[in-house]
Amino acid sequence: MTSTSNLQITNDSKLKLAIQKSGRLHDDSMKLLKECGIDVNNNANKLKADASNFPLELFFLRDDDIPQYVEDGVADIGFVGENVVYEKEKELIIVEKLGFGKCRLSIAVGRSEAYTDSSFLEGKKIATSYPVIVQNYLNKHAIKAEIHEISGSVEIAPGIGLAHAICDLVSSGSTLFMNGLKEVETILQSEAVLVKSNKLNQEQEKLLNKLVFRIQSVKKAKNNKYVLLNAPNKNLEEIIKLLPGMKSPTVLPLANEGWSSVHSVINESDFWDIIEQLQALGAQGILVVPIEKMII
Ligand code: PRT
Ligand code: ZN
Repeated sequence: MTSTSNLQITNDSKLKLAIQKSGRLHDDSMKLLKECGIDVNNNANKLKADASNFPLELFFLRDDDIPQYVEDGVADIGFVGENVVYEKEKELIIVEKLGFGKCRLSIAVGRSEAYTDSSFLEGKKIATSYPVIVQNYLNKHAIKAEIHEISGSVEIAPGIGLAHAICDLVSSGSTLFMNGLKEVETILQSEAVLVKSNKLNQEQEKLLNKLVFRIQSVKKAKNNKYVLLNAPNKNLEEIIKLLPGMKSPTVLPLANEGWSSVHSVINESDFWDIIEQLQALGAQGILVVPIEKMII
């Protein structure tokens, strides 16, 4: 029996987490666990692994199989793409977006096609590995089209005369471009999510809350930066207004008279905008430091 700070672990008070065995989500899934302070001895050839300092057991599976395993309760929770969750239509609950594996599921047609709107698809053949999501999209838009399900290399279907359009995952767009296709509709924005089964016991729900709390702290830290700068006292008030921080910024006098040191936290998305305004107000020696964890 292992023990963590305040938990006695039995089989029922352990969480079984399914992650992708290999592929685009594997490394980011393992990295996230590490950032959450969870140590796993990962041997890529194994089906299972235990965390040494958290009551967590890992299952390494194909991404497409994760929803089924979680619905069946073989795994209690999983890290998987939203695209797979919506395609499989299993009984799962999405608990938290994980901030990696970002992509979109899009419809694409030949570059020379005169596409104006989704009515183009009426009576056409669409090749995809996502027949459920595509059918739902067609139903929503009252379009009748034939779905041709294929499991890989969807992008070559129009070129070989198998379909008029495709629906596939896109991230940079270079696969579509290289195959003479253009993206015309985005059906779904997707990223990796944490899913849970609806059969967790109370102990497991508690553990899941602990894990989610850690994930949220890691995500917040990634979206924020710690800023230190020297501010001329004459503009201090305006500089402080730009840097609300978590409560309010820390302001310390500098040995150099007329100047203060200001420490605060700013959001990644406002970053450049704020830095430019700070410079305009005479801020100097601006240091920007990544934050490892952020607990508010
Ligand atoms: O073996 P297993 O079944 O587990 O893996 P897999 O081969 O089915 O999946 P994998 O590893 O390719 O992808 C796992 C998950 O990563 C997907 O379910 C998505 O949630 C996510 N993801 C993010 C992507 C992409 N980005 C992506 N670009 N999955 C696939 N692609 C492919 C896409 O299908 C197309 O072939 O990349 C190509 C397009 O990329 P761009 O950059 O050229 O646009
Ligand atoms: Zn797969």
